[in-house]
Amino acid sequence: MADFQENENNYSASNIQVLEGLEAVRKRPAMYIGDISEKGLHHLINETVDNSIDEAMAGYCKNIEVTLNEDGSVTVEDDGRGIPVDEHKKLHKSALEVVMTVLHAGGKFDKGSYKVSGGLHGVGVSCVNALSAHMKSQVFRDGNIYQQEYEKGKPLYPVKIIGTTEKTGTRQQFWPDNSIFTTTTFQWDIVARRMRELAYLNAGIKIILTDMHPHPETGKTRTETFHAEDGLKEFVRYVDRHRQHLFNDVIYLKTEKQGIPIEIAIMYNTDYTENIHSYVNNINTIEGGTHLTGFRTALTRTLKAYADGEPTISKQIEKAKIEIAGEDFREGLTAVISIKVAEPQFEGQTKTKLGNSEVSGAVQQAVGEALSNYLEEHPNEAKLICNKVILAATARIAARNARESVQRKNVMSGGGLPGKLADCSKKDPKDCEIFLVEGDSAGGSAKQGRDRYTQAILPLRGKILNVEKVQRHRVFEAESVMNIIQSIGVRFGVEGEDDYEANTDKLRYDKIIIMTDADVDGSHIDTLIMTLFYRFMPKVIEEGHLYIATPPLYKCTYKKISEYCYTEQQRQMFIDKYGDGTEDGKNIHTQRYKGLGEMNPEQLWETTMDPKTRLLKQVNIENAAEADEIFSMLMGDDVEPRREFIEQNATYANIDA
Ligand code: 0RA
Repeated sequence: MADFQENENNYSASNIQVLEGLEAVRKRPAMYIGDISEKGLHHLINETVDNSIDEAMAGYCKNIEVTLNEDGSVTVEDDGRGIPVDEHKKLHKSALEVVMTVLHAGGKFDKGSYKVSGGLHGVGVSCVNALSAHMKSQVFRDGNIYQQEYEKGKPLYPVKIIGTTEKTGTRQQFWPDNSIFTTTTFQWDIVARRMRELAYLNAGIKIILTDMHPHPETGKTRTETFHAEDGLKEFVRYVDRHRQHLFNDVIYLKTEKQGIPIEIAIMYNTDYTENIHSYVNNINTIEGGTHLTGFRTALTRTLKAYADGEPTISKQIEKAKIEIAGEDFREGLTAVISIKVAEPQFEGQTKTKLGNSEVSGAVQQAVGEALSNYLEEHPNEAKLICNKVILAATARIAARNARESVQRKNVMSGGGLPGKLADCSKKDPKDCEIFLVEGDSAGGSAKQGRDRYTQAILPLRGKILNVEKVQRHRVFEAESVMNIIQSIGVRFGVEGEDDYEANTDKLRYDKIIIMTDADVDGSHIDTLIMTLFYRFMPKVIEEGHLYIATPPLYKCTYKKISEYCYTEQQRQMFIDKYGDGTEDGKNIHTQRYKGLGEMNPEQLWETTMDPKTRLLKQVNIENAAEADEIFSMLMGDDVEPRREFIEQNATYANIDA
């Protein structure tokens, strides 16, 4: 029987605590689920599914059904043991009610499983309940169907038996509260993406996702089953599906070291970037941490030791006169790492960096053993990897020499600011900002409209390189990239640091603002520039210097009243306020801005550049990682998924204001 660790509270006292707990969640929902936008909304599904995944990881559940119902509710049903329903002696209520109404009560049942403390996940299904206008729990256990319903987290009646059944499991249905969330519409793509990820991360589990909303044209509902018998082996193939591979094998290990379950899958491709996706307790650790450090160390050491021990390869390295660095071993590497940690410590800006120091050694040991075995047993593949590493090192060293000569020339020509930069006159970086502006014509307006004292303008022209598809050093050969680097004052190859990690000590501006058209192309350019910073200058993002400007979509005018509208919603609000009641407010004049170039300098200042009135979106590591992932997904040889994506994501839905 479940052991409730309650203190001596009597029933009524504990009930008051419950209500206070629910009230706290409803008062400050963002503290529990991140935010109250689309992202927070989808968190309700993740939180509910996580409980079923826990039951599956404990070995008691195989199937999870997630249904987006036509009435806007979501149902999550599993075939586990069912949440216990027996009555707690002191609280005089069912265990189910405790799980559903007491904050963090869920975790008390199953000690020893891999739960996540703090951070975004692991707040418990009681939070979902608190943030739902209505919720219905059903438990299939001991031949009975137990049920309880709630409103805004408060039980409507004690747990009751409503029928009999042969099956076991738990069924949760919730109707998100529209007085809490800015939207209560679930998106197939967002849900599917997480369900796919969970299926890959937990081999053998079947997750069936259904959207009951009929398709507007075909009238059909949609179902997809996510299921990977081979877990991460299949995940890494999926992630890398658009790339060409050095060889077809997945290098794979699944083991346990020092009590830490570790699963890793690796592929080598012919591209030039490193793509490592790491997870702790099913959470994507985008900021990395000790597990990633352990992985990288083992990779470098093992491959180095192998190369040193192979006469043909070590001779090749000697002849090329190169020194191989860690990053050379990771060029064209795609890996997925998933580990489980009993008491994870999450750190960093977005609480997705693993801090547990004991993990690094465990992962290092596991990867070292598995990889050296693989290399010994697969001499042909080992040779292909080594050749790729030698090429990477050669290119990197050639690039460093070229870069150093450019830097020397810059210093000799005094400062080396690009000719295209219109700098600001103030020198103290903390008060200065730079706009990276798409196109020369918008650049011209920006130069005229700006505050010359504190705002610098750098017009960008020409193609911005896709970081994925070119050797790393080629990125530095692109004029637009060099202009950005020289203008903002980041330095590469600073003594003792990675060749490709920017040093921000001499940054010349506090804010670096990307300013592009509010259309598909503009959004594509934002993504490219974000990716460039993410890959080569992550410190700029981590230190909070990177922003995206938001130009308005419309200027709406009624008689002498004019307003800039940055969203469709704002335009609708203007029409509602001043319109004469005709369909689209015929008495209102709407000017649509297609590009920055259509605004004169004063308008550009007023709408997009004036610090007093503009709307800036700060880029954080999470947004940037998303942009990067979009890119590695998009830039395969398939053109179609890419176009489709760009069309669907013409707005910056994922960037917080
Ligand atoms: C703890 C103990 C037991 C079941 C669960 C948790 C459980 C929780 C959830 C949440 C969603 N689905 C779930 N399935 C199971 C059962 C303990 C026992 O039967 O002895």
